[in-house]
Amino acid sequence: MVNWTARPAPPGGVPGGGVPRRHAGLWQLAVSTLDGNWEHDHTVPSRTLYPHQWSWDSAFIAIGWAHVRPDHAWQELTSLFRAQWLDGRVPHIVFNPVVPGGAYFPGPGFWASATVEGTPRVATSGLVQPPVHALAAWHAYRRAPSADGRAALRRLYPRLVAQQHYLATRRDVGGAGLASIVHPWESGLDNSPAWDAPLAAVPAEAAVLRAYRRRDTVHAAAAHRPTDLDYARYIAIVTAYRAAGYRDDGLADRHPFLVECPLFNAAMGAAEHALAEIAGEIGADPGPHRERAARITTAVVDRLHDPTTGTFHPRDLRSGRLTPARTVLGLAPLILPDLPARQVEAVLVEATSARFGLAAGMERPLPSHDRTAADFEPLRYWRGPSWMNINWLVRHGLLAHGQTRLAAGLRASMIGLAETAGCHEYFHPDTGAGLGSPAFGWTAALLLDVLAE
Ligand code: 2M8
Repeated sequence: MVNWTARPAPPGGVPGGGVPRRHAGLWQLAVSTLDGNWEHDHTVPSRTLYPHQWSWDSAFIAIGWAHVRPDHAWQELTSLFRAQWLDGRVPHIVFNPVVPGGAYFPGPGFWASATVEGTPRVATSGLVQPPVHALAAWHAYRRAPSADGRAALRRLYPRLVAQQHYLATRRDVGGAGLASIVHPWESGLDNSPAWDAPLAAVPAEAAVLRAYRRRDTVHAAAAHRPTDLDYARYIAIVTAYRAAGYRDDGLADRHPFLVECPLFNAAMGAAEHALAEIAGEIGADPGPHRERAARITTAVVDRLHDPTTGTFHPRDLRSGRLTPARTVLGLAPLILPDLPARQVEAVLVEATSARFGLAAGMERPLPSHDRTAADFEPLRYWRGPSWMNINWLVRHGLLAHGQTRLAAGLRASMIGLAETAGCHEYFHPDTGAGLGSPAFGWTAALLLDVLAE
């Protein structure tokens, strides 16, 4: 049984009883950031860079809303799952029809979801993101238990189950019980060095981009974002998937990017644990979820753990090999409460090494990539900077394995980061300077969550 902490939501944006007075300003900043990004039935990650609804952002954001406006938490998840495709996939972007098509690239016209059967009325992308939604729904509920919350869980449950079913069946390209991602965007860690090896095999030239205009570099420094060559490959991979109507049959024979990601699959396993809890709460049978969770954990260990490095690595299905980079993705399986002790130990060795610097007293949170690596880039997006959502996940993994001192160290460093730079999208891993969007949804939401504990 997972020991998630329960805490009733404090009313109307006022810090709860457990939040010390010295954090009242931070709490208000987080609430006003979320309020500023709220958009009728969802929260945009950022008004400038990401003016639509993103899948795993909404999950993290719902956890934050549960502390201050629980109805928003349920609306957030409900609006996202309203855009679920008939095959069960939850699209990684749900486009807001009132936002001009050119505000984000690639926009709704590029994805052309309306031309595909079984898609919702609203325009969406055709990719997915890490399935952290069941976990988020359960966390949100435990923080604000209510009859309305239970009714929302009841409505969400079959959709969450369908999301898992899609991933466990159509995306099990390797046939070993894990889901494959078909694009780096599906990992959520878009330009992580973890994808360098599989991406290098994707034919694309920066010239591909001439037909399009990137919008991200209008709002953020180009040196802090993926490169043009990265984008050319991102576009080439979507184009291949789109040309096949976003179908998943035959992916092994035709698709240029197929990877089993440790974070994505750990999220899929953690989702089954959360679904077991949700099932228990709404009178459904938790048994099948527990069984599936155990199978996923076994497959994550068998397929993605490298006893030589001690950490987890993505498996590239094209080459059959584990990708060599030691990124923060390798620590993510800690969120599996049934991860065997041997792997927990090995991951803790990795996390507490100079590569990531986890400690009971740590100045800055975990970086997204190995600090000692030659390709560590402290300013460039997922190639070094610290991100609140990954730190939040690892912290919960630490708690699930009884590592309370390390979890406390991580929590203090996360709060310190927000004290230094506010609710930025990501942060310089050494100085803590804010990078990317200055008013970012999941940073605000997860800040509320750690402040409330
Ligand atoms: C980033 O990804 C999008 C593409 O999905 C982008 O760069 O335009 C990532 O950080 C991703 O994890 C996140 O969900 C998204 C919105 O915050 O932005």
